[in-house]
Parts: sequence; structure tokens; C-alpha cells
Amino acid sequence: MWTLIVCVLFALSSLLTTITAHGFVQQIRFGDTLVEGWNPYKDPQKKPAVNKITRKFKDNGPVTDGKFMTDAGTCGIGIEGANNIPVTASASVPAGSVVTFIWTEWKSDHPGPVMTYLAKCPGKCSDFKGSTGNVWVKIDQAGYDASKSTPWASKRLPLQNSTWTVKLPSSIVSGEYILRHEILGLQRTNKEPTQAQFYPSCHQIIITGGGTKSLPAGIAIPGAFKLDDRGIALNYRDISASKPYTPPGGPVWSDNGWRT
Ligand SMILES: *[C@@H]1O[C@H](CO)[C@@H](O)[C@H](O)[C@H]1NC(C)=O
Ligand SMILES: [Cu+2]
Repeated sequence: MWTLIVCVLFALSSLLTTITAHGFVQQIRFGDTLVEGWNPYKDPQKKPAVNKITRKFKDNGPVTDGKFMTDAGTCGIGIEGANNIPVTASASVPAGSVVTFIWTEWKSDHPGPVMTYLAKCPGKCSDFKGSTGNVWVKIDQAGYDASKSTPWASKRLPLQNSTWTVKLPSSIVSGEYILRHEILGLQRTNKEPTQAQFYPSCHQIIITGGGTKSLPAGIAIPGAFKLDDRGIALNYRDISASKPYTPPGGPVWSDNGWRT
């Protein structure tokens, strides 16, 4: 609650017209197929219970106060005190597809990167948490691009109708994966300790028609993100064309290999 109030106050003080400070991914377009995500405000009450591809999270607020170093950092803060609980639903999507994450209206002042990861489920994703091991491979990221008129990726979201588009690798082996997409808000990361705000969500997918490449080893979430990470603890106002920003979580892997 405290975090929420501070976040809202911050947004108000920095942009008087902003009331809603947070957000979540409400829908995902896989190629031509639109899939509804978990809605923490509508779905818990539904009977019969909904079966969404998104692992449940409690609200539109961030994972902050260092909780990103716990299993809340994997797929968000869960409901009923349990984080990162697998679901039984999944969406089928051909390898190489274009995927668009459709956020709730994202108009707050949260400068930061937008990142997307994949983890291969050893069997079914409904049996796999992904909270341990170097299983998360970043497949897309955008941080601070000084060549753009709106350099921070998360601030370009509102200009794109609150959507973000990524392309799945074409060459990876078919099978079950967790697709993890997040915004990292850096507006209070100059605090000690950092008040980095992660907005992650995890969506279970089955990739079809893939190739022969296995995902390489990636990072562990939790594990990889530390309080003193230079991508997590910084004053975002210091970032400029001459002082670039490197998002946390390492390089991006694609069909062409690793790219920093
Ligand atoms: C913008 O997003 C909203 C909500 O997802 C959607 O209803 C609307 O059609 C979108 N507008 C455009 C121009 O794509
Ligand atoms: Cu917020």
C-alpha cells in the first residue's frame, strides 16, 4: 500500500494529469489470434473459475521493495500468498510468430526498459515453476535509445496504444515454454536501497513448427537481479546519449545467436 501511494504521488507530482500509475498485460496477440490474459480485478470472482494462460498475479502494482529477489520476481506477486503458480492452460503459437503484448492503458511516468524472456519447460509448463536454474533467456529488450524522440522504451508504450511487439525465434525446438514479459520502472532507483519497480507477467505457450535449436543457458529469476545491479540501481536522469543504459538480465538471444 505504501509503495502504491508513493508511486501514485510521484506520478501526480511529475505529471498532474496522471492518475493511474500502474498496469498489466491484459491481452496478447499471437499472430492473428487474440488471447485474454489474467485480469486480477475481474477473474478471481468468476464462476466457474477461469483458466487463463497467464500465471495469476494480485493487482496492477509492481514487484518492488527488493521482492524481485524472491520468487515474486519470476512472474509477479501471486494471489493468496503464493507466487508463480503454474496454470494448466496454454496458447499454441508457431515458431517465428509476431507476438503483441497489449497492456492496460500505460500512461504513467515510469522511465525504463521493456524486456521479454523465454524459458523451456522440461515437460509441461503446468508442472514447471521456473523459479530456479538459469532457465530464462532474454529474446527482446529495449532500454534507452537516444536516437529516438522518446528514448525510454516504457515511455514509448503509451505512444503505441500501450502495446509492445516481439518476434519469437524461428529456429527453436517446438514444445512448451513460458513467455515472460516485463516493464522495469526506474523512477525511484536512485534510492538506497533501490526502489526498482518490476511489472512482470508469465504466459504459458506451446511453440509449434520449430527448428532444431535449444534455448541456451540464460539467467535465474530470482537470482540474477541484485540490489546493486547497475541496471537496477541508478539515477535514470544521468542516462544520456553519452552515458548509455544497460538493462539488467544480460544480452538478447535470437536466431542469430547472442547480441548485446
Ligand atoms: C488501442 O487499445 C485498445 C485497448 O486494447 C483497443 O480497444 C483499441 O482498438 C486500440 N486502438 C488502436 C487504434 O489500435
Ligand atoms: Cu506505478
